[in-house]
Amino acid sequence: MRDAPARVDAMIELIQFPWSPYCLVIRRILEYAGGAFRLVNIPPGDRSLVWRLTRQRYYEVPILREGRTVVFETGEDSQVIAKYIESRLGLGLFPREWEGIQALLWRYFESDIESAAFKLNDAYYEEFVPRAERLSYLRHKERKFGRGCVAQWRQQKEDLLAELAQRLAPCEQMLAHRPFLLGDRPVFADFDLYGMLANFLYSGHYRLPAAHARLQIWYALMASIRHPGAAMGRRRRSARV
Ligand SMILES: N[C@@H](CCC(=O)N[C@@H](CS)C(=O)NCC(=O)O)C(=O)O
Repeated sequence: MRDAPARVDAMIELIQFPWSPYCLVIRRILEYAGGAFRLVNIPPGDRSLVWRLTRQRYYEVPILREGRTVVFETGEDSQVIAKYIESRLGLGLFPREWEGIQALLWRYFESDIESAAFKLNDAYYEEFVPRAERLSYLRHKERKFGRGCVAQWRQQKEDLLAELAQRLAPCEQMLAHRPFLLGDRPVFADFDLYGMLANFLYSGHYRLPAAHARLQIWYALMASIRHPGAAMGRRRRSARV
């Protein structure tokens, strides 16, 4: 959903948590585009900025602001933010020939891949969630996934890693014939998978499965690739909490 027309000169702001898989997707797309944007990190336990900007219609992250325009998701897999960026910057993220296929892929990535990835990362939440936020972070997780869930994820680490590797096997197969999931250029599905895996790797305790050599090459490419039309040297980021 979005409000009000964009002011042409306004800088895009991404309101986020740095480790969130969905935020990592959007951040990477903005980096890929090469224009200036600003990161605004909010405390996970205080959604008041998101609530205010969306006029009490949304409390999740990410959301995007560009001038008076505020963009946020309307459903589980609406991809409103990525489509808004596409409409503004024309990055070729949603080619018509892959409509439907991409939706299947992002549903798989945001369920089967994400559910293993975030548990493995959250097992180390004390290392990346600011001290003052840890209690509310743990409480939020335990209310959503059950008491003791984070401790369980820690114990189940090896099983979760094996599950993740197995669920990534189709991606490895897709990359046998092309550099990106669907062709010679990255599309939204590539960025979406990238975000889920960047969340998995966020704590610094893991590596991508050794068995998936092509996925490792793809990931390194996805972490640094710029759109051919990206404005070189114009990219600037700043963060505030
Ligand atoms: N479908 C949404 C999901 C966003 C989402 O689940 N964000 C999480 C953070 S990773 C969140 O804010 N959850 C609500 C909460 O923690 O209260 C999207 O693609 O952006």
